[in-house]
Amino acid sequence: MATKSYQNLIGGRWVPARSGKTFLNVNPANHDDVVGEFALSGAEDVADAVEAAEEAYKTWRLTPAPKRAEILYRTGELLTQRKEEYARAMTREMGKVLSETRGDVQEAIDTAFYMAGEGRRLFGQTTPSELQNKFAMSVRMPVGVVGMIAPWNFPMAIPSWKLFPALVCGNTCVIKPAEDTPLSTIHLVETLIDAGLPAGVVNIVTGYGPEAGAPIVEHPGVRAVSFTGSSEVGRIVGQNAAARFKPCSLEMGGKNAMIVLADANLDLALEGALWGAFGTTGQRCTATSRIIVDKAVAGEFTARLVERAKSLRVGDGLDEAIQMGPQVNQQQIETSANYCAIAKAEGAELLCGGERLTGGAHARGTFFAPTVVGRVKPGMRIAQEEVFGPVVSVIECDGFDDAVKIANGIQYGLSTALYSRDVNLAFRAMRDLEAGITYINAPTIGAEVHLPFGGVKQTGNGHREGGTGALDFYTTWKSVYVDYSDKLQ
Ligand code: TXE
Repeated sequence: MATKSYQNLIGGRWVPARSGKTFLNVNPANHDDVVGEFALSGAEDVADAVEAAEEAYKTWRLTPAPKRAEILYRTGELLTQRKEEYARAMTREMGKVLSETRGDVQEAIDTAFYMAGEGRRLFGQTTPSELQNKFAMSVRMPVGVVGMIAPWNFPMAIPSWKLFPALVCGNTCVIKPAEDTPLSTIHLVETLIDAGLPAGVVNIVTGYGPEAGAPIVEHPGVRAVSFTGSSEVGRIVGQNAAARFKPCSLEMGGKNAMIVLADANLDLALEGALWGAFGTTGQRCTATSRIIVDKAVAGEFTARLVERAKSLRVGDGLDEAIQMGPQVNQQQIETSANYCAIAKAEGAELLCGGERLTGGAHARGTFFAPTVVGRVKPGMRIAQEEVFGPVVSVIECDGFDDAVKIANGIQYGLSTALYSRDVNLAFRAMRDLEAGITYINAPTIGAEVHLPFGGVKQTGNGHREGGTGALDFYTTWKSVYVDYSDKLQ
């Protein structure tokens, strides 16, 4: 079958990169199935995209917000019709199983409907003035052209978290999807166009980070930057944006803890641990990567976890019977293998997994065995650094206070979970765990679009996606005074 070619979207036209160069994407489950050929963009393509976005901004900012919202609403309806098609394409492009890619598309649908609602709100404030016959208010204004740089692990949900609030607020956008997953962003934006989005309001440049991502941050026409990805790249993006005084939202890694206390419902905690650690093949910023379990139940819990991890069906995510797909690429699988080696060298014990799966149906894909690491101490690198693969550490603790101390003893602060039947401890956990998200008796994963999403400490720089927090990033406040006294006061 001929390889399908996809191009950049600039000013409403699908165009090749100016260099004419392209790159190929393959299905990580087998590497024979070529997902597509994409434009390998550079700074000149970004400049074209920004120019188109600046032009479109002149009219988009004046389009009434409820009209902008109608396009989002239609996008939600169209995505609902296309959900299965896009979910299958996403499984081919990044590997996660169909039930999860359906969830990824659903997240974009939910965000479309939620942000469509904001088109009839976008509330400002009226305030009293110090003077008579003077009216004071503050209103939300769009920022202008917003640059967006996305990761591969939620290839439709994360772009929708960025695009939809930006659009309803009246901004225009230049988005660079991750090089592993450009197709899902193209599908998302195609749907916006079919729903009536005018030319140039969203522009896509595909390609690699230093060549196509960095110029977005550096371009003077880009007024704000929204980034999700690794802490390493986030630091570069954040510094480049700061050097240009640009607002920049950074959403980065996690090392998320699930605490299991002695009184927990262990069956529930076990399901939560499996789903949290191995969902999306562990490649979530909210993945459960540390299970901090009370020593009174650690033996039983760990034995059952290992048994269940060993029995997970790993394979091609397009097969409905499969529970865990491949890792997205070779680099990710090497990272998982390296961390297993580091953990062993530090004195931890690989209780199951720890290696790449290479035989039979796994021969051509980047599959890693579900891995449970035991005898982990809080200071070990395996307990401190993000793996972003199906590798979970079990750390024993001595009661609630010890568990919270261990949970907080990392540089990240994204998601946390507590399993306990003690309501007092549940409320203390909500208060004391240093994280943007705390679940009680539920795993560390599973954001809802109307709630703020983001972390503390080195997970991010304080902005939130989802909820009304997203509107704060994509608008700027303007204070407006109207003096209706018609005289000097
Ligand atoms: O992320 P990168 P990758 C973490 C996770 C994973 C690691 C690597 O730990 O192992 O990141 O994944 C673009 N200027 N997360 O390689 O490299 C890049 O093209 C501007 C956590 O995918 O950070 C892509 O579009 N942009 C995360 C985006 O940045 C640059 C989800 C992210 O790429 C750039 C994914 C540059 N100099 C990975 N270099 C989460 N928190 O969910 C790269 N990019």
